Amino acid sequence: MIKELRVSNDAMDDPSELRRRMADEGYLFFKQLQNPDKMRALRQEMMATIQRVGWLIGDTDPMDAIADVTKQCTEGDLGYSAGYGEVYKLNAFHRSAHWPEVTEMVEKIVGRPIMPHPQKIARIWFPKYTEHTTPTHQDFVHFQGSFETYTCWAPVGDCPIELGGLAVIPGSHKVNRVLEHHFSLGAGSLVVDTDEHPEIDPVWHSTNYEAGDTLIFPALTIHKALPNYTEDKLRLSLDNRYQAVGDPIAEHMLEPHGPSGLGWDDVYATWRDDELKYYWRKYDNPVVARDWSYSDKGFAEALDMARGGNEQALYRLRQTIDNTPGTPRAEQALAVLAEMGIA
Ligand SMILES: O=C(O)CCC(=O)C(=O)O
Ligand SMILES: [Fe+2]
Repeated sequence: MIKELRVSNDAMDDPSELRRRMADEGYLFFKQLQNPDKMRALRQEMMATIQRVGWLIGDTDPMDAIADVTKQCTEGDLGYSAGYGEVYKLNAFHRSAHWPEVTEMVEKIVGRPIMPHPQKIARIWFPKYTEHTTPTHQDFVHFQGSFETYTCWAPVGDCPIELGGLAVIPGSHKVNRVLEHHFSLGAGSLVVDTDEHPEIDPVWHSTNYEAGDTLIFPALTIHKALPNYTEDKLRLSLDNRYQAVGDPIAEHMLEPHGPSGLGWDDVYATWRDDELKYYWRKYDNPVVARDWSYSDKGFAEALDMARGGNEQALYRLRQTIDNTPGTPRAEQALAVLAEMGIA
């Protein structure tokens, strides 16, 4: 049973009430915080690109997001990078993370000047590919740096429950620590098993999102995506992160999102305006090294689970071998497959 998110539009102009609700519930949800027409224009541009790379049926309206399900792929798959990279190069996609309706809201919540993280993320989720749905997690294991980093999740267009929007466990941030994460398929590859944490009551909240709706939550709030159960629709959404200017930021958040396979010069190659290029260099955030321990532990679990015949872990090993050949992880994955006689 999914419960409805609490709508906080009534408190939009009351920073102390916003902070109170954030401290209490670990999220804030706003109907149409972002202009729905602007969001639909962004959808047009991103979906047209997604159609051009072959992931939507050719003779359909890109706004309808009718997926070519024979092209199913996801983050970490070899076939995902090239298509995602094309979307990642769109100036309009990066610019959307700087829309004032979002940055001003985050600033009210944080109470200090904020900056959008350089690393923006678009999620492009194929239908009926539910094994790869983003698992239950806390974002800190991924972006690190500061607990006071906020994710703004917004669908690019309407996102009814069956299309697989984001869900949160209200109050779950009150665990006040980074929980043990384990290997999983899906974005981020790491999952929290709420059964291991009896203090967390796993009551999930989500909604039938409409264009412009925005969910904001800090680094420790437990969340996941719902599966995309539609017959043939692609889910498209944004994950943008924000933090106070002057707080530490982890080094990898200064880079383009990994699955794009791009460096900034590639991203910027066709941009006609320079305003957002390397914009973060004007801020003085201490940069801290990436902590690989979460990801290393997840991969070590995948190796063990694969040895035990776990299909999802085997999928991850094959994906690692295909997508990052020659890396230590690919070598470890090959060794496990060889041990099992299936290399
Ligand atoms: O949209 C998704 O599937 C995952 C979003 C998410 O958990 C995040 O980026 O923090
Ligand atoms: Fe997340």
